[in-house]
Amino acid sequence: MFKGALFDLDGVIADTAILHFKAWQQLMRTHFKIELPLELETKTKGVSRNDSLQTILNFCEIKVSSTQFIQLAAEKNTIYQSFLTELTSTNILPGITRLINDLRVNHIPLALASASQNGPLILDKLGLRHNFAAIEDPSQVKHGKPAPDIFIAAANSLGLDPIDCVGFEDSIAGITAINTSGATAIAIGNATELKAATIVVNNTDKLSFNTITTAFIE
Ligand code: B16
Ligand code: MG
Repeated sequence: MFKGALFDLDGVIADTAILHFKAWQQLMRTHFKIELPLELETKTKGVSRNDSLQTILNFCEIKVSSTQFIQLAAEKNTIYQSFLTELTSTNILPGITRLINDLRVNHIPLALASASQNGPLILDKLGLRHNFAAIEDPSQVKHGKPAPDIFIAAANSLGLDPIDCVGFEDSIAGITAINTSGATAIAIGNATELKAATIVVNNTDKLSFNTITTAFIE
């Protein structure tokens, strides 16, 4: 039986993943009159703010000064946070509240392993923060996803080895990070895209405690 549950946030707990991409689209439209294609959403999912901006600039073949880079990243966050003002518990993805309750009933501690520096703010708005025994600060880990650092740190904060944990993710970078950490990867999304996970469900509603227990044994 697994002993800890490590959660990604955007796209797993809340329907905020698309808001990140909408914020990037608005930023690039305003500054460079560029319409970002949807393929960049997959490439920036789970990836830190600065790494996402670098990916987007590389894709668009745009070079900026380091000062402008910092300004663009800050402006993206302002746009993103403006989208978060209306966030409430209604934005919790289907089945997640039930899953969290089941984990707690079974005495499985929860840790947040999100790349987002807005994680604590979002958990507060969703009314879920009290369920988490640990919330990792992504700015304090050396390497962002796809490196395993944040999942290792999250497991360790629970006093556990990642090998005894399951990790939930919706991004390719995040699944790579979980697998490298030694935890069991449970993916939510496209089965082909996320095939490196132990199991993939197409919707958070399918994340039952039994399914996760089976995945851990596999
Ligand atoms: P922020 P997750 C990630 O969150 C998002 O998937 C990714 O799109 C975003 O760039 C990253 O957080 C950083 O977010 O700008 O709020 O610090 O999926 O790891 O929960
Ligand atoms: Mg995510």
